[in-house]
Amino acid sequence: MEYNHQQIEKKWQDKWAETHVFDAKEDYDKKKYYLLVEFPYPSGQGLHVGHPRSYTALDVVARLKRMQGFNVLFPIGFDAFGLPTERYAIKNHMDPEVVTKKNIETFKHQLTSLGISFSWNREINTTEPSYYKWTQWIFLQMYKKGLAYKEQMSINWCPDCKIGLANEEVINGCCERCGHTVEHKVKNQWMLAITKYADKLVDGLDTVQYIEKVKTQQRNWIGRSYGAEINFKTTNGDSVKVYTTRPDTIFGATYMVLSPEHPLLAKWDLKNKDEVKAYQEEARRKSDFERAELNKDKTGVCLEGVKAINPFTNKEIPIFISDYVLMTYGTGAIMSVPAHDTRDYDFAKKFDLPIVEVIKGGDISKEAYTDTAEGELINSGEYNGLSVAEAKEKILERLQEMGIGDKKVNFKLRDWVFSRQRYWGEPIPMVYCEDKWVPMNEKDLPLTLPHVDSYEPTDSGESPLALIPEFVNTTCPNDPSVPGKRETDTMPNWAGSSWYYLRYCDPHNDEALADYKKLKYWLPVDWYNGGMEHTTLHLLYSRFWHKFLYDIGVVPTEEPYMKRTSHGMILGENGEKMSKSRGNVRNPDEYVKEYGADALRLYEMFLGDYEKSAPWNDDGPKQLRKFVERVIRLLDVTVDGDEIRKELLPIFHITIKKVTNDYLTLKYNTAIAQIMTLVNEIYLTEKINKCEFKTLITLLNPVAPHITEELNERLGFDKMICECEWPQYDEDLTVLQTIEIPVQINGKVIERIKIERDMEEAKVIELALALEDIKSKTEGKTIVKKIFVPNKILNIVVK
Ligand code: ANZ
Repeated sequence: MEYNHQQIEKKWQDKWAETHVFDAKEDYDKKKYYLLVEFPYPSGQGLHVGHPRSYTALDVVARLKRMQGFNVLFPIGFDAFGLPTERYAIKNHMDPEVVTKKNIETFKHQLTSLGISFSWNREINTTEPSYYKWTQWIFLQMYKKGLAYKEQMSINWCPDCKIGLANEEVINGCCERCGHTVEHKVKNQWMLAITKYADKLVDGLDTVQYIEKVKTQQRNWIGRSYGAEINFKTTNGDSVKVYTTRPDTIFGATYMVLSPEHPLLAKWDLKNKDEVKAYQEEARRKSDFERAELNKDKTGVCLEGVKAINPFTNKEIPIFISDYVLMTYGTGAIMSVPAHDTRDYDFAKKFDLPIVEVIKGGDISKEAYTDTAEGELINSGEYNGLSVAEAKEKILERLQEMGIGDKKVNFKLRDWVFSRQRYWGEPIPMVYCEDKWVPMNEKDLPLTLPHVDSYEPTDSGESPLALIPEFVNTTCPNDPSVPGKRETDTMPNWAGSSWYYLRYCDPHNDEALADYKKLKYWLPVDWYNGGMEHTTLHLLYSRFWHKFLYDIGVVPTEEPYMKRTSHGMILGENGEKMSKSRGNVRNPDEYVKEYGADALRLYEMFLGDYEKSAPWNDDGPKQLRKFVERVIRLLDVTVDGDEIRKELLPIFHITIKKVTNDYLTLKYNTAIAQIMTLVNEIYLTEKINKCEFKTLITLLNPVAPHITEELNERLGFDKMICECEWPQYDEDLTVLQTIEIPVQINGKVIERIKIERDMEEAKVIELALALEDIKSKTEGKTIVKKIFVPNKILNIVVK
């Protein structure tokens, strides 16, 4: 058979589209399986070879699950709002909507050419008004429940993108998108109170099967910490509240540190006011990241004219300001225990402050002793001898009795800055009238983006929408006689993706974001694969929205996704990250054209451990095409037969078992290797019958769907493989019937013999003694002992 991959692949792609085999329907009696991949951002560059790795992997699962009888939902859509499109539109004087349409066409064409079995009947696009109507609707529900609020606050500001950023979008103090150093800017911003869901977001992680590193990253990001707030009296009659996770170390608190922004500083009459002011100025210019993470060399100023009193030692202790204490965490003030906290230790050394050890067992001459979980208290009065855990409890009790302290849970998580001063995003459906914000009426949604001539942000840092009077000027939603002004900020690019998996369940509904019964059938998503870079962004945001929607009765489950996995990145050939600037980005189209989508898919799944990063090899698709051709050549030796031949039963059943398990556990590379072994074994018999061929191509179908359908048709089968059943294996048959064991003489391996599994001792010995080498080495000698381990080894001891 001539392998014209372009023709064959097009033929099957057309057939799948015409027959709608992959369109998911609500077949309520059938068991469902919902597979999700992160929908792409339709950038101008099109797909790169990283996309097919994620998409093919879950496509393999989708195809397998369908053949196993599941009603599979495997949808796709486009997450199309956002800066890259807006920037491209500005540069090329085009309408972002037109740019988006064009890019989506390219993406669709590419995805189709890869043969991914998406349910195309459920395609969504977050920039369509019929979609973002519901994004706006969710915002309104959050507003009504007090979770969306507008606040004047200092935010992360990227001066290059002219845009506010959420904490999650600031990486090492720089803008996630352009790398520019992030500054602080005070702006009036819409915020979403994700912190109100902090507990639920942490606790929910115990109920899902995400890979462990995703759970850990989310837990760390949310940063739930159990501690206490304690009031320290000051010598000027005031008091300072500190947050500590270690009330047990209070006898070691030898000084106190306030954040330079602490509000009490303005109130107190300090002798060294000017020095304090100068330090505050200096701190203001640093980002939280510099202050918290990079802060190696400690700086600070000791306040003159006021001291704090340690409530347990009753000693007066100095109060400092230092930038390593952040105003945005806890109370913005700490009790410093230099003996047991590294930052405090460094600071105490620098300022020559007393270091008092209160937990036994360490050596504090060179560094703080922090590994104290199992320790015992010393230098702590009546608490000496208690364990850390006991002391925490006892000291907390005492603080409560004294009325100066209580338990407190803190989170690192901050509320989500939800305003962007840009054009290409969902308009926020709020109107300002008579000095207050009024939500739009739901019946008036969607609030659509108006067409504008220029998409450039304004110099004042406002959205271009602010320059359109027809958009801005409106009336109050509650009273059309009252004039109002619309919010001109738009939502961040994370908005549309925070609930898109819900829309797939019912993508054309205009009465609700999705019908409850359909949601109940499809949810939760059974398996979601996506990038690690989204763990504390999209993945966290969408869990938050979902939990909110659950609380207001819109969705039936507490969690959106049951399982979350992540693919390793595909690197350039030199092992570096693929990027435009390095010029090492590979476009899948070239390989599809030259070697075929099947060869590319096989290579993407074969190129290494799926969860690890792996370098791209330009020769790879070609090599895998050779394997495809080897399978095709089996056509030349095909004979009739409707059962697998006896001698091939074990290898077939071993392969079915391994491939089934491997496909479902991200071990695509070993599954393919096993199929290669099977093909080799078949070639050793110099022929293949139709039943064997059908089984082989069924196993290969999820990875190489086009050529296997073609072979299936050539073998004379009417039904497409994708509509057939997945082969079953018989566990007994997976055990090899013929095995090889070594035969030793006096402990030295002389020969290996093939025996039947579980062959009895006498028979094995008879066979062994008939072997030439064994015969010659035992002749004329006395056999003193025969040691036989069934199925393992035979050792003959001679003298
Ligand atoms: C005394 C102490 C003794 C502390 C000790 C630690 C170890 P997590 O776990 O992250 O919640 N802290 C509190 N507020 C802070 C702020 N605004 N800026 C910088 N540091 C702050 O950490 C809580 C601990 O971090 C608190 O417990 C406090 O130091 C410090 F052996 O208090 B600890």
